[in-house]
Amino acid sequence: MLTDTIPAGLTYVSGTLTATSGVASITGNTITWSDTMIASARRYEMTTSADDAACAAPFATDGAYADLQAFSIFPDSGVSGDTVAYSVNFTTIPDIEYFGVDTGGKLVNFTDDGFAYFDPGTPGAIPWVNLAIPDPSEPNNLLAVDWRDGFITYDAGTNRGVSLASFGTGWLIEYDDLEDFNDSNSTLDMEVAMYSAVDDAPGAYEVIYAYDNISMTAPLLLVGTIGVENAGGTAGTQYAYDNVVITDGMGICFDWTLPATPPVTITFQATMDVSATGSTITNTVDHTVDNPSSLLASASAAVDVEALPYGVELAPSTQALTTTAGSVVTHTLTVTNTGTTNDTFTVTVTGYAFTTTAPATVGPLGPGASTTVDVVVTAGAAGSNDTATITVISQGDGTTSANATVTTYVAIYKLYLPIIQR
Ligand SMILES: [Ca+2]
Ligand SMILES: [Ca+2]
Ligand SMILES: [Ca+2]
Ligand SMILES: [Ca+2]
Repeated sequence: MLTDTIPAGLTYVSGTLTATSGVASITGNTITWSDTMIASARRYEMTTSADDAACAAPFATDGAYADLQAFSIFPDSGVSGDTVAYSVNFTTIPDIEYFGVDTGGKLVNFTDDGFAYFDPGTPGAIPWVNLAIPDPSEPNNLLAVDWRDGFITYDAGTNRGVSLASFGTGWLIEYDDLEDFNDSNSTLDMEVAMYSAVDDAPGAYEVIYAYDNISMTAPLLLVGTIGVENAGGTAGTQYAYDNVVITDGMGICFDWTLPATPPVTITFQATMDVSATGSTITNTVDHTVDNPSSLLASASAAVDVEALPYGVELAPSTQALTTTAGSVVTHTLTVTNTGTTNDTFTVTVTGYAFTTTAPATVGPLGPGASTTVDVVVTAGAAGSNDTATITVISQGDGTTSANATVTTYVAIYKLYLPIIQR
C-alpha cells in the first residue's frame, strides 16, 4: 500500500488520479493505492535458433546441432532397444542444477522414447505415451527433447545409436537415427545439451535441444512433446505437444531466468499554489507491504518553486475620502515591488469624472521595496462622488500589474438660518 499526503503548496486537480493496476483513491489531501503484486520467480524461457543465433549446442557443427561423430565420439554399444532406460554419471562436471534445484549429483537418465530425466523422476508406467507439459504424472524432472515412442538401434557401421559426451561444465546426449517405434524407416537425429550451473549472461542457455537429419514427415513428425518440466510435474515450459515443427540444424533453447515484474504507474496532477513561490515542496510517499515483519519504506521527491522575477502590489485596494466641493484631496496608495529584481511601474488612472492626477511612473524599486503614490482629486459639486481606478504596471513584465480604486465623496453643507421671532 502506498500513502501520499499532498504537501502544502500543492492542490490536487480533481479527477486526475490514475493507476495502471490496483485501487487508487483520494480522501482529503491523502492519496492511497493498494494492489496485490506477484513476486517474480525464475522460470525457463524458451527461444529457438531462428530467433537467436546463440541458441546452439556447444561445438555445433550443423547449424545449432553438434555431431559428436565429428569429434570421434561414437554411439555406445550397450544402449539399444524399446522401453529401455539408462543412466549415465558425468563424473567430471559440477552437480547439475535443474529448475533451481541441485539434482544432487551428475547423473542423467535417458530412454528410447526421446526424453531424459533426473532422479527422483522415473520413466513412468507408459513412457511411450507422450503427455503435455506440465503434468504431475511420471515422467517428471523431465527433458523432453522429442518425447515420442522411439526405438534405439545400435549400429557402429552406420553410426546409429546413442552417443554420450561431457565438456567442462556440461554434458550432451546425442541420438543418431532414433527410429519411430511403428516405422523404422522414419528416423531423426536429436540431442540434449545442458550446463550444470546457471549463467545469467545474455544468450547463456542452460538447456539446449537440437535436431538434424530428419527423415520423417508429417503427420508422424508432428507427434511428440518438446519442453522442460520440474520434479513435481507442476511447472514447465513447452515448445510443442503433438504439433512438433523442427528442421535440420535447428536448436530449441531454455534460459533459466528471472522475468521482470511489470511496474505499476500511479499518476495525478496538482497545481502549485501562489503561496509556494520561492519555496521547496517535498512530496513523500510511504510504502508498506503485508509480508510479516516488513518495514515502512518512504520515497521523496522535491521541487524548487522559483520566485517570480516580477511582481507588484498596490494597497489599500479601496480607499474613500470625503471633502467639500472644489477642494483638492489626496489619496495615498502604497506600491510594493514583490518581484526579485529592480522594476519601475507605469501608473494609469481611469474611469474618473473629477479632475484626477497621479505621477506617470513610480520607481525604480528594489525587490521588496515600497513607495507611495499620491492620487490628487479636485472635488466636484456638493453631494456628488467619483471613483477612479489606479493601475500600476510592471515595466519589466507588462502582464504583471495591480490596481486599486479611490472614491471621493463631496459633502453637502446645509445653511440653517436661525428662526427669529418678531
Ligand atoms: Ca550424429
Ligand atoms: Ca510429468
Ligand atoms: Ca519406445
Ligand atoms: Ca541463462
